[in-house]
Amino acid sequence: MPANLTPEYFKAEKWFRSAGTNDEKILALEHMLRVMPKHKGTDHLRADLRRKLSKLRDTDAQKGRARHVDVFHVPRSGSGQVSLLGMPNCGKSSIVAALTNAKVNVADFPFATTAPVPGMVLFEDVQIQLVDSPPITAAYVAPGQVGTYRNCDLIGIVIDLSADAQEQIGVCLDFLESRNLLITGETPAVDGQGNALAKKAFCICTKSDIARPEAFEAVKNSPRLPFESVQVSTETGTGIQELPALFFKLLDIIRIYAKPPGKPADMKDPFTLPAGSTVMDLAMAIHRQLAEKLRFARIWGTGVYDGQNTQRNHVLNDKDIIELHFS
Ligand SMILES: Nc1nc2c(ncn2[C@@H]2O[C@H](COP(=O)(O)OP(=O)(O)OP(=O)(O)O)[C@@H](O)[C@H]2O)c(=O)[nH]1
Ligand SMILES: [Mg+2]
Repeated sequence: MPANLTPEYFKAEKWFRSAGTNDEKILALEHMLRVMPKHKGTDHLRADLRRKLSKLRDTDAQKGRARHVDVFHVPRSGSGQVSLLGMPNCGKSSIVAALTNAKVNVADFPFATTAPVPGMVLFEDVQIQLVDSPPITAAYVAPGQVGTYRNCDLIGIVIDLSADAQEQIGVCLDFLESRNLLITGETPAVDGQGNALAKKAFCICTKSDIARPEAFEAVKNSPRLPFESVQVSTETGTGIQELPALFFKLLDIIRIYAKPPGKPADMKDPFTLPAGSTVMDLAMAIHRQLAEKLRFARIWGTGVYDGQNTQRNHVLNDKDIIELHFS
């Protein structure tokens, strides 16, 4: 019986073939099994993929104790992680140098950055992690580098406006699409087990000071790039100071200030939560066990009157102040 495999399956198979690490291969195989049509004609293939998957998982488990240090894994810090992606010399390190205190290598030659380097960006009272990365080309992506992007919250595609923008868009999107790393109609943000699968992306166009005047419009109108795009120059500073607010907006997070009963709110150190979070989500973020004892909350902020009593399922807004009452 013919297997009648779908284009989505072939895309997943391509992802598997280009995967450089075991973790990536496991993700790709799981995706192949998920999208494979389920009928008699695919029974053999499914069994074969399951065998491969279990072999890979076993190898991973055996390696478990003696695992090497993965330089492409950047431990998270702050309220969200934004990782930069781009071709050699496009200006990634210059952006990180302009916005953070990280010691990055800005240089007039390609492949100056060889491993990811994180720095912290302050947006008002929120710390956001910005990660500089080694470049990618059509022919070369460092094995394991995909891990940096799989682990982050938001991908900043960096395009040098003074060079061939369409080529850079092609290389970056081919890389992300071949690894199922972009949120699209086909690739949801999470897989069946709730693991993060695809990411949101946006585009930072650099070197606006030396680009042709129409270069940015051409990138914005590029049909392959349906993301928010901004243009910057680290040379003149144009657009650089607006980036932290853009990161905050695209990370889709809100700040909540906790107020102990009878005391002023701590306005210096907000909790950050995904947009759409509720009073109960905040209580869980503060203390999972204590959250079960939440009786009610009082709220100061958007769409409520000051000190209003509110329910566990009340949806919070950015900058709300919450006073939690436990039994
Ligand atoms: N004129 C101009 N030059 C820039 C700008 N941004 C970066 N450059 C220059 O471009 C060169 C490369 O910048 P980097 O920030 O090192 O580029 P990169 O993307 O990190 O390069 P790799 O690490 O090799 O991938 C350096 O000489 C920078 O000074 C800009 O906005 N305007
Ligand atoms: Mg660099």
